[in-house]
Amino acid sequence: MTTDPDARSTLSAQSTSSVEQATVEAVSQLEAATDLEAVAALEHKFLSRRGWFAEAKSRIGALDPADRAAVGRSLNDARSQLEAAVKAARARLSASLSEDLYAAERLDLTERLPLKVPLSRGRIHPVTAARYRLEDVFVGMGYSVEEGPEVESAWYNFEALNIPDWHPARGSFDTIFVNLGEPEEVMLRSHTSPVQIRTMENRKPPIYMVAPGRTFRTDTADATHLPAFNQIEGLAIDRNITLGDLAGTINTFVGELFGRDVKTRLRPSYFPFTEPSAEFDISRPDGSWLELGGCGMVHPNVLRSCGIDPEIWQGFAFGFGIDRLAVMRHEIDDIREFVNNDVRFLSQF
Ligand code: FA5
Repeated sequence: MTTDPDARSTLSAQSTSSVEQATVEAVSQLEAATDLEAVAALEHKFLSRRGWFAEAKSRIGALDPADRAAVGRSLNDARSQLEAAVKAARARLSASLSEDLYAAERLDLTERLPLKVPLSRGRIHPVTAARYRLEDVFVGMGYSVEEGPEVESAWYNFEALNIPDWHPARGSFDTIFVNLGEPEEVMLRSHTSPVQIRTMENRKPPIYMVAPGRTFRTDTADATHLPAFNQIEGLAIDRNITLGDLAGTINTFVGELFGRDVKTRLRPSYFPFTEPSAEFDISRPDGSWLELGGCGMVHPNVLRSCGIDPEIWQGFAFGFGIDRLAVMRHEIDDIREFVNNDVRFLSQF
């Protein structure tokens, strides 16, 4: 039995028009509800087993038989309208509840907190800057920039470069081996020369390429050595290439990097993958010479390993340390400064 005085008074009339009037009133109450709890209370009041609708229905029997059908129809109609109004009120209020929740939980990711110290801009590491500069110089000379894996097989790091497993030169590369497959078969590359092989395997001559990248050796870090350092490899394969082309190329890129006053020279040396081989040096302002890297004419065995006919094609190759080059460029005393990550040092460049 409902305790609501309005509902009782409405019900007491028990006519079609009073049902319609009460329905309009109930619907407007549902439309005015401001939260889901109020909707639940109104639903209970109008539609529960003891609510307005149930009570009105139970009284139909007391009506004049002539009015029963019409009042019954208007009650059914009222029920549909009330159910629809409850549903609509719930939908309206749950949508706004989610909106309120979203608004309350919203994070402003653009918010900037006041900083205690002023932010300073990061900058490119001097070794990376040297690498980019070298790439630009060589791209300007028509070379492509190639990459290769840092973990290599003995074939690419040694054998295809004319260094068979019995060759004493293997020892001079102070290689860091990886515990994979056969012993001494997989390693961190000890130079960038394997990228020459990978490029010659995949491309037909003429080839003009450079390959900058990280290389690894068991070297202990000191003022001129790092165990992980960067090299850049250069390779030119074409018809009628001579040692003069190699010397001219080294002269050109050193001039681009250090200025025209800096001179270069080649000194006889030995690498199994070039014949003849040389070290190349650059001049310093005090007249002394500094070694930059190794170079030479590509050994015919290396060309053959890559399926290139040495009777038709010749080439030169060179390789040098980018970290060492950056040391010279910025006149730094100790190569380890590059990996100490001291912002005071790095922010000078
Ligand atoms: C080579 O690695 C040959 N692959 C270079 C080459 C390429 C010769 C093509 C002929 C033709 P070498 O071991 O000398 O050569 O190393 C070349 C340069 O790498 C050195 O001159 C030096 O600049 C740099 N380098 C070598 N070891 C280190 C190290 N531990 N730390 C920093 N730089 C290094």
